[in-house]
Amino acid sequence: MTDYADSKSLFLGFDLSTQQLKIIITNENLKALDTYNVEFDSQYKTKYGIYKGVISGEDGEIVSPVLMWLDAIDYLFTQMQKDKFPFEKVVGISGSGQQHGSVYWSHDADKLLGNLKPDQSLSHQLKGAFSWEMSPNWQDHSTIPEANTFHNVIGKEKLAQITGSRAHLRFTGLQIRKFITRSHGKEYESTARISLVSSFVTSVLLGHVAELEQSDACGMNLYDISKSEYDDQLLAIAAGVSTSADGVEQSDPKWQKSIDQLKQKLGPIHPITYKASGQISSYFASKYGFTASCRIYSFTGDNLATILSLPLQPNDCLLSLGTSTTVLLITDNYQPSSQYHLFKHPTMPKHYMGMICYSNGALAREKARDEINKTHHLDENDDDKKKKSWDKFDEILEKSTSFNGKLGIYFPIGEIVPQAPAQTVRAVLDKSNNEEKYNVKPCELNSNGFTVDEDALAIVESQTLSCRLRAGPMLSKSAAPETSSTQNDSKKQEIYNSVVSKFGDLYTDGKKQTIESLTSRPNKCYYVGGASNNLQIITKMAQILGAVNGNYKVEIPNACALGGAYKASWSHECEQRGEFLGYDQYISRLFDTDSELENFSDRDLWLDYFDGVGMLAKMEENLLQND
Ligand code: XUL
Repeated sequence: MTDYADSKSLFLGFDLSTQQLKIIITNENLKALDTYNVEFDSQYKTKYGIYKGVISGEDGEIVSPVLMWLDAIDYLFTQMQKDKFPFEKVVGISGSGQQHGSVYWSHDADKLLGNLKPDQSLSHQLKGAFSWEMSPNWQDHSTIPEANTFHNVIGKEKLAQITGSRAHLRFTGLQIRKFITRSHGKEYESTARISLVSSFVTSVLLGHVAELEQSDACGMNLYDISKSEYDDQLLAIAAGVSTSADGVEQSDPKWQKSIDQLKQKLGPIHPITYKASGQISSYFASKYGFTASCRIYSFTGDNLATILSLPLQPNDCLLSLGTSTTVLLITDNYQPSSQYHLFKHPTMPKHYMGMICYSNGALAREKARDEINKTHHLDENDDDKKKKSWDKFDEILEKSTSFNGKLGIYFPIGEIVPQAPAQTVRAVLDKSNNEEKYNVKPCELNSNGFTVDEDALAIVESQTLSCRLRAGPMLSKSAAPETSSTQNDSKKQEIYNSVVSKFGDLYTDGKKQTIESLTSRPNKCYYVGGASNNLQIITKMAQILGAVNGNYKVEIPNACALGGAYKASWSHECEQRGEFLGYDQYISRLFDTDSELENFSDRDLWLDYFDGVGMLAKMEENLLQND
């Protein structure tokens, strides 16, 4: 059993995800002491009729039962109680929730939340607290008509400019429009407040409906990030009173009334703060033994909590290499695009978290690996492990020196960034033109010297160059510390001129690449997830991205929960001192990247890859699009 005797204060970090609820316990030294978790399917499959945590309906509807989440909270605290967990030592709680999901509270919610009896369960007592007992899950794709409306009325790029993202099927604003205009008009009438999953848990712990947390609120397509306020035009669409989509004129009193109503239900959103949302409700204090003074700090979205699990500084990138590839980065440069997301940073005022989500990651690489193994007859091996071995693939990567002018677009499934249907396109760079203008020549496999083996390098390079093309504009203004002579202005200009003379102007996702965006580099890069265990892959990625201050492979098994616990810990310390402490500095007390982690890439091929940057940009311009 975990020994808490040496810990003065404890912090809890929640992670309410699709398939489980997890709680991590840390102490005043940011040390993770224990975790508790409950898999929804193993406990609640029959009671709530779920599969993989959700209920799938018709037309792409995917929802989670809210009462199940309440059961899960009681369940974990009961488990902790059985283990004699010292609840009285907990001084602060925060955490994360899956992003974009919404919870619909009834007019009785606050009364019920504030009068819970410890001898009964949360789910039993809060049954009447919801106008709808379900929460749309981020995997829901039932809102295609709503996405079209948002884009038709506002425009894709403009919507991204205002809210940090184009319309996505899972985003709350679209879900709300569907709720009001198509699926649950009556329930909307009896809705007093709307929470996000993050603020839902905050509310339960507080004993009253909490405000939305500002960074997670950026995942709604309703909030104007630059102005830090709701956008009335967007609220009008969500409320079903848009002039062009719903025919309600602005002069019609219904227009303003509906906007105000929705604004009221969503509640105010305040800037990022370290200040507690309040103290734990008496239900938890009397039932489990928390002290009444235990502070509840606002919960945030799971991706936002992930960046809080590391001492990330401005311009740092975290690359999560799973089935999909997700790039998270910190910046003070608000450069939105319809191809990625920007959210407010949950603990650093004036900073943002950029998020690029690719659907083609590991699967595409594995497909290339399998083809290579087949060519070398390695697939004839009886041993499944050898069939799926990365040895040959890695050997090819290891032997590669500099950019060889062969790239590919490897999308076995439709891609999000850039938005395109499934396709495979290979190309070679033809430098033979006398005028020094390079030509990007599409080619088939086994033509122009493009062999199956070449796919190993080409796929890793192409995937990484795509990140570089898109991270560049976000990183640009907040350039990393100048440690390299190539960072000075005239050198940048020279590089830019050379790229443009070879390839012409470069556009990524419809935007022209500038000197700054093309020549910016990350400060540090952190690699996590499945493929980060393949050193050849991440070494090549690191060489291409060219982080100025190092590349690190990290393992953070409970990143979202840990980020939540660290947020509670940091907030508590800020409250004690009465001032904002730098979040990254606070976390680096525990985590000194320079001394604790090995910087795994000493070769810098960053400069070499400008031809790759130009080439991929040109290939993407000719990509089969689906709009
Ligand atoms: C992010 C998103 C998912 C969920 C997963 O936009 O939808 O990552 O947050 O829980």
